[in-house]
Amino acid sequence: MTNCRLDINAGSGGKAEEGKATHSLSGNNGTITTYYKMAKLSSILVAIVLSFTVVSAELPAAAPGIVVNPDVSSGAAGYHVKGGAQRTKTGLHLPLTLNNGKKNIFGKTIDKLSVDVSFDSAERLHVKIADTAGKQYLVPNSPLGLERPKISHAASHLNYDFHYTEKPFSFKVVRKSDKEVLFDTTGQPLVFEDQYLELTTKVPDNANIYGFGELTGEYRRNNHANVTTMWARDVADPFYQNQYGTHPSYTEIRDGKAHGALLLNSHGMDVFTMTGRITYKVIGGILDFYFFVPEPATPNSVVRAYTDLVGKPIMPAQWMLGWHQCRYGYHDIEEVDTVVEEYRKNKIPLETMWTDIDYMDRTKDFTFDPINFPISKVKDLTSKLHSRDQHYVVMIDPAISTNTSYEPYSRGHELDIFLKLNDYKTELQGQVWPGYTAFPDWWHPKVQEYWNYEVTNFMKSIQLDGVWIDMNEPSSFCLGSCGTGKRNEVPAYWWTLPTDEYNTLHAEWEKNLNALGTGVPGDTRNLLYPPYIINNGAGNLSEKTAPTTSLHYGRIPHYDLHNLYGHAESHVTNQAIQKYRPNERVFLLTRSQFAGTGKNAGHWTGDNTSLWEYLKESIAAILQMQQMGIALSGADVCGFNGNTTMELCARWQELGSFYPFARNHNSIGMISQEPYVWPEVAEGTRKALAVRYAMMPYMYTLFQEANTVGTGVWRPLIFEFPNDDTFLAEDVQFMMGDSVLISPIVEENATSIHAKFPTGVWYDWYNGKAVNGPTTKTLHADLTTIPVHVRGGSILPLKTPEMTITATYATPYELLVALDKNGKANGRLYIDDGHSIEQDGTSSINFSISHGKLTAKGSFGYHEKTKLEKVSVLGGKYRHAVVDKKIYTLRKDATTGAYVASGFKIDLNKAFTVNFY
Ligand code: MIG
Repeated sequence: MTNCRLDINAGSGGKAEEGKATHSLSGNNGTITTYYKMAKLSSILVAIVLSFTVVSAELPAAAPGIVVNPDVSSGAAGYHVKGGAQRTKTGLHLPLTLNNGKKNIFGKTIDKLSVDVSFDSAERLHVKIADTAGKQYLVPNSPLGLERPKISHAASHLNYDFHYTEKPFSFKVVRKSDKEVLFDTTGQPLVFEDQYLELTTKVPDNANIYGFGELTGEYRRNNHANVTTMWARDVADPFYQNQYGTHPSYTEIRDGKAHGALLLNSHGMDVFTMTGRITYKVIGGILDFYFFVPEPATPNSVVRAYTDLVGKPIMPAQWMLGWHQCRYGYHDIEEVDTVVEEYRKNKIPLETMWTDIDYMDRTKDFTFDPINFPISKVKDLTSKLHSRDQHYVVMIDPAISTNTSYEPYSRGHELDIFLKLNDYKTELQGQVWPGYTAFPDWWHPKVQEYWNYEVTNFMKSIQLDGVWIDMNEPSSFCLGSCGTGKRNEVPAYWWTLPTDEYNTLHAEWEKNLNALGTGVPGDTRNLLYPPYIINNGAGNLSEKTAPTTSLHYGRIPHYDLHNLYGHAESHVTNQAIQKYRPNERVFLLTRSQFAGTGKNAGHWTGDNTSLWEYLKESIAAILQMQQMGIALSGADVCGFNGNTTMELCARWQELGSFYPFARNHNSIGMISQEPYVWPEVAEGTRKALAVRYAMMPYMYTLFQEANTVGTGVWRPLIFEFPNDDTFLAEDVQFMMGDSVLISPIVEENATSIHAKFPTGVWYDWYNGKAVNGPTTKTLHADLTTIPVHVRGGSILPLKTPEMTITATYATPYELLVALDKNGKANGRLYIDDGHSIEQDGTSSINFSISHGKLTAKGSFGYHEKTKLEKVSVLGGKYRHAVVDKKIYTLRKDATTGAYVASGFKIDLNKAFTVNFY
């Protein structure tokens, strides 16, 4: 068998063109034709990912990228149950043997398989199809992969049935309550080879599939995105191509009911969401499926069930929910300081100031540029920020300069924790910002010790509040290895080279990589050019990253765990940060992610572009992360690449003010885009952030719910109203929690949005006017306004917005009671100290109102000093309130339209009642 590779130029200077590449696999594999169609503009975006130069910002065409063989492998041999099913404590064991038929389709067929079915719980089914010999790679059962729950007995009550057919082997997952077949491999090939797994499930023709990320595109899968490729990649958010993170899971909504599935596998894969089917094509590992069948079958329950398995989103400190400002290209500490002061002058809340790699001495981690960012001045800035209850975060890249005089390298080398070439001796040398670099191997038993030392000392040195980890796909500027022994040279960045020089260099890298061999000793797989070529937008799997043949601790090829690199770094870095300030909640933001990363870090969507399309798409991207258990997520506000415009930045600041993680970030060489640059943007930002900060107790409560239950801080409308088909593909309007509807303006020159309202009463946040849903309504929104509605039936805990989160939290509490048409509402408030991991006590207060009687009950473990001093009622006829036997007359607030009771100080450390009449 010959292995072929597809040379796609994307990334190599942005010279990709539309075209067709034919490549054949000879021998018994037949011929496979591979098409690729790379829109020119998308390749420009690919090229600017690493470049300093300003490239005109244009949107990539809405092309599906490269479509590699979406067909199923018809005629594949398949398997049958042989030796009989065995009952096990947790479920069922089925030994499978290969049938006669087509073999070795894209690798070596494995003859004996074991299917282990575990009835984990009423709602979770685990179907593990593995090679009986146990040679295939599994996602590690550790925090560096995914710690699996220990299941000792099958659950006694199940929401689902598992059906299987013996010959050929196939299986179905059926929901018991309505006999709906949720997953069905009947009649579809099952291929299990060392480097190729294929499995198909039938789904309805126009299935509503959400998930399979990380993907830039609409929230609901559509025909533009019929292949989702999972291979972590440093690329500037091209539509419909593989990018920084991978999440092989989805939720499907069918007739108002939801279920979900995760394929726990860290290998490269293509997932085809085609008419009537989902087909997985995976280049290694096993078929390790988890199905989520909650009852009631709501989408939010699927998210809960999924995060029960992969981990709940990290609990942020309150300050992390304030506004963040960053950019790539702040020239010196004075400029950073000026930004802080400008925010202050312009009375725009700034909670956290950031610095990108600019602070480093020749872009080496854990150093400071002695001229532009001398450590003494950086320290001065952090002390100033801290004295004003503000915070400071900087970037740390995983790649470590190999410069001979650089101590973090020597220490790592001493501990032997760097990723190796396939001789398992020579350190891999890649290239990142500081020149040639080594890559920490997060699976090495001593890497935690190494990283603890480097990270904690660094953080201590400037009293740093949080860490931002980038380039952890991992990104490297060569094709695999950059060669060896060139430790102290600082090579040019490839994109600054003339084309022919770059081509020569690339050919050299390719030669070096090939010279190392296509595999690793003791492993027969071709790791460099695997027979099945996934739709990696960068072309070769080793392009701009570590070689697939490099070796991690225990001789695990990078090929097997590439998609886990940033995920594992997030865990190790989170642990290190906890060493620095034990018991303080960790602020960590990662670019690359995998299933479960949210328990260690937040995520920003990477290098978007200052274009209206990216403003709009950021909503889908964030909704996707919420579903995947990464609650603390956001996009670069006003756009990273390209120059923003005043209008775009205004609308973006207003939407970004509601991002779970809210940060303005810009690339180097672009015009300044801090909100105070334009008066209109400043005004829009102040107005929108006033809403965010007012809602902080509500938002914080949502984060606590995310951290304990798993449900998103942002939710697609269809997740809250699964029976209303009008919302199946809605990804501009969205919900924050279950009580707030945001209807942003995401179109240029638009001053209104044709908004859809779900069933119920919806009150305009600004003037209290009610809209009765279901209906549609044109909402007018001048340049400084983002439409926000409160759902009738909810009670929101609020504060008075101030310039910092600390100041905001020092103000009294308020309740906004938005009544439904029956005069009822309820809500919740979670209180703790706002920043510690361990709490002496926490409070969870449930508010509800019915027939004018507002009650607050719950647990009161936290000693809350601020009082409840105001209750505003929307949609009620009440004019009086009785608090502690005293009568208060409600006044109508001319602006908000609410009837307001105030003048009291209600203790939030015990249950209470307020009667309205
Ligand atoms: O390729 O550190 O996504 O946020 O500003 C550039 C510089 C490397 C990519 C990150 C971006 C960051 C930039 N980094």
